[in-house]
Amino acid sequence: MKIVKFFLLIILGASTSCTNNTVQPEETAIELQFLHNVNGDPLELDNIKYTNAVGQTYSIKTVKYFISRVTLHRTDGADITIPDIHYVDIRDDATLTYELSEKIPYGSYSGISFVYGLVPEDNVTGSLGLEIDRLMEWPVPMGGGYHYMKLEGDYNEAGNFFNFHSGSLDGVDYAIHVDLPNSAFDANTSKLNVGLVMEISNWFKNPVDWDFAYWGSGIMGNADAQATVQKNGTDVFSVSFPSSTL
Ligand SMILES: [Cu+2]
Repeated sequence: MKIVKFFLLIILGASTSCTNNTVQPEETAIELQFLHNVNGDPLELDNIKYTNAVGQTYSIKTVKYFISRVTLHRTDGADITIPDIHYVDIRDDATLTYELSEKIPYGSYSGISFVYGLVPEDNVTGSLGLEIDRLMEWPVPMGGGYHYMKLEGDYNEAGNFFNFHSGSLDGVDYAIHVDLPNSAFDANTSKLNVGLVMEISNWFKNPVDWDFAYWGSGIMGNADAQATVQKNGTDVFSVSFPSSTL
């Protein structure tokens, strides 16, 4: 009997120490937070208070878009691409934070990149569910798939609207591959918060000063406009690392 107890103790002791020694995988969860500024200050919706590079005043009333293929670039050269597609609507708080579906290993990272919009293989009519279809579908006669973005507002006066909509037109891909400047970080905590800041005024300049009157209220069928939006969009995003939690 004593011997049995002795062995039981050993077994219990072994299993306890086993539990204590379980090494937590050294991985970091990444939570994205989506922020929207105009000229460096938080966007104030529905107010014709902003001025573009050609002197037109404008408001913003809709900001909807997709972020996909977030890629974390390791300094050792290995890239980790997360296959998620995330939909953001500035008027829906639940969409303004998003935790990537996969964690990344601890280590040193040289930067973050992502796709603004959808790459062709992700951009398939009907593939994102009925609700997203209703909100973001791109007309099949224009090539199908989804809008990358709906940015809408008025310019000069109320009711004088512009629909700054982008997407793949007639099978031509205009998704924006964004390399975030100054986005190097070390993954050494259980969670890292990453702020993605959209500077909305940058959609309307560099390299092309956007003239609402010239382009008109709708640009979806205009390949030149889609190519211009793509070019202007490369410097729209910046990153901030607000805090990380152990
Ligand atoms: Cu549209």
